[in-house]
Amino acid sequence: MTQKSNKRTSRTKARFHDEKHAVGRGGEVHQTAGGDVPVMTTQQGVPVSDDQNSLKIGARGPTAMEDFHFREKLFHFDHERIPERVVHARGFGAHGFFEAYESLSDITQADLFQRAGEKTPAFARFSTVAGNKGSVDLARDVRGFAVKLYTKEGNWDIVGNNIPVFFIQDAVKFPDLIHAAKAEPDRGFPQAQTAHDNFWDFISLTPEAMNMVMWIMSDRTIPRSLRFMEGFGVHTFRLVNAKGKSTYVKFHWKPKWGMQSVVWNEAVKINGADPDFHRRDMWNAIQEGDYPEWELGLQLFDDDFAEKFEFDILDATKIIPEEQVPIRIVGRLVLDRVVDNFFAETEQVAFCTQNIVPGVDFTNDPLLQGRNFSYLDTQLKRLGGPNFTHIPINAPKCPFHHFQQDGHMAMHNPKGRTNYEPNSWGGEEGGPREAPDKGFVSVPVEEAGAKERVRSETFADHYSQARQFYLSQTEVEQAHMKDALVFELSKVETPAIRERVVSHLLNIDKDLAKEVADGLRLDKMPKAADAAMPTRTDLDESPALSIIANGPDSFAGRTVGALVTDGVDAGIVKALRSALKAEGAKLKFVAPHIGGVKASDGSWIEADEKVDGGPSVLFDAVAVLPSEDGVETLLDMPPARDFVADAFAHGKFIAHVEAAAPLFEKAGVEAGSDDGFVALGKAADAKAFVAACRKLRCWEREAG
Ligand code: HDE
Repeated sequence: MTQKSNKRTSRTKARFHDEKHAVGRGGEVHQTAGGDVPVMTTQQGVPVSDDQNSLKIGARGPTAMEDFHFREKLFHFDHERIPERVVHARGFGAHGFFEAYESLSDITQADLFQRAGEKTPAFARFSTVAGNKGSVDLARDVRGFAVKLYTKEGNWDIVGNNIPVFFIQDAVKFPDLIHAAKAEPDRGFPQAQTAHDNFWDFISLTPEAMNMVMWIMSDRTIPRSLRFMEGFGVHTFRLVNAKGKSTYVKFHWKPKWGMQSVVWNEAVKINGADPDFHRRDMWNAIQEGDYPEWELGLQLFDDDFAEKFEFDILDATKIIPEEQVPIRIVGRLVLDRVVDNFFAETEQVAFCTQNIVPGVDFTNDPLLQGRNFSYLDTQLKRLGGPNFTHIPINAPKCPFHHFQQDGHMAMHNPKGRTNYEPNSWGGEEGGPREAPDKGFVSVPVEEAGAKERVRSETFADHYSQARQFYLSQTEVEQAHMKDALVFELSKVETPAIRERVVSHLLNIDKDLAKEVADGLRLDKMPKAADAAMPTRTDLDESPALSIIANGPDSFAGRTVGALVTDGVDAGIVKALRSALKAEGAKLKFVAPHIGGVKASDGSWIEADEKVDGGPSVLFDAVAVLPSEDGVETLLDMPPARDFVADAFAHGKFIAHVEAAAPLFEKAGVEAGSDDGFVALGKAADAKAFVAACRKLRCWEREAG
């Protein structure tokens, strides 16, 4: 028995003890065939001789408790997870910089805005709100848009969203909102979806949410790429100049690549085909040098404007239309570096709305005031102690000195005997001193009033801006909103909740309410919800609120998926490739086999995707380029038929060769039936196709 076991032991060792696992002392580097590799050690730096087998009493005997390497390794593994964020758990971050276009010293003393051309390091994290960490990217959801600016006078976090308004007016309602939106507590589902009873029950009892409801039912909640969405600081903040003069401000991030969203049916399919669609898109864009970029815009206004504006500037359920207060572009945010380690950076980054710098200040928006408590508090839970600013991603990049000390995982500890002030130790030994001339000073706003739990009457209009948003959309977008409402409410099992939502829609737009009621087949129209204030019908439409009406008029940053087979016309591929390159767009090949296809001139084209793994939902436009023989192969492949049928259904521009005709026919698509089709015969046609793609989608197809 003993002999047998020993044999087995030595065999196992022989298998794993190759050169790479050669034993050596900690910190040493070993020469192997594969080059220099560091010696594996425990966390204490003790060299590890065998990482394949735990220490046993006899080869088939029990494991010895004294195996400190085993225990340390398992102990560490058991504690790898930190609590995911309660909201915004699924996110993706990247590094970059903010560059100021001009000095804003007349408006703010914030250091990053003082000198034109000055670059400030930045880290941005984009997220969905409702889903858990492992949920899908294309959930219908608000996107978080959080930016940490490592300025020379401290870290400034603009923790915003891709929608400029919010569901609620007072932070005390946030836990209810999020409980209602996330999985229902008894069954633990649905995941990353608002299409369920609890969410719509809460919403239908919360009229202040109606403006936000219009926004979340719009295409804003299904962006095509994180690069193609706007960002907003949401609340009104203050900018403060060196003389102490305060100006109100709303922050806007405007995407350089223009806004774009997908359609709902496409989003559903993307989630199956590539649940990481957004993070992959951003990762690839940065790696390929197509850096995501946004311009920072400021809406600046004073007390006079605040007085005469129709709504309260402290109410986060309202926007200030760009047409009323124009946006001043003052700089740009460029993301040019992916993280080295997802956990260390994206997971551990701790945004706090309270992180502001001299030159920026808060207002009394009750949502913002509540957030200033919640974010710091949440970091304690997530990161495990008060020293989370010692983690490199959270540490300021400017010098910092204070007497805060000790606590879990303290990394920066004061030297010397002084850890308090005032102290009488002079010079360096005395430690840091406050700086009345340049330290942060709050705007000395006078506050007075009775201490009571109230909601200001100036917050009472819940429907007027919802109506304004809806009416500011194009017809296509309005149809999407109606469909989204019908979809979501059709997943609601309780008829009374569906009706209650429709009763609010009646206060927003009667036609919308009727269409949704018809879409749900309500047998009778409910009466309009009681409104604290009647809906205003005198607000001008705000054309800036539409995505489609403000398209980029460029196909840059987008991708064409070309369905190819053996014998694909090499001349057409070349023309397409160069036309797309000139536009700043990409061409990807989808083929029957991942190995690729042989083109008409004998050259080999590597495939990016096999047809089952590369459905057209992953691309912005498609080119259907089989050869006459090749199309026969595609006819028998359901994913090839879906490729064409979905591209058509989702309003995509479709370039095609004559040989593709049988595939269109089999997919039930009439090639050439609208302006979204471009036949590729000669090289110039490729340019015409790319020019057509600048509209991004052929919306006429949907309207017709
Ligand atoms: Fe948040 N929110 N939030 N939120 N929020 C969090 O903080 C909270 C709100 C936003 O990428 C949490 O670090 C309250 C509005 C983003 O790490 C938590 C209220 C806006 C992120 C929290 C709000 C946001 C968060 C969870 C009601 C847009 C992700 C983890 C007053 C302006 C940041 C964390 C990242 C995250 C609380 C409302 C944006 C629990 C109490 C409005 C982008 O502290």
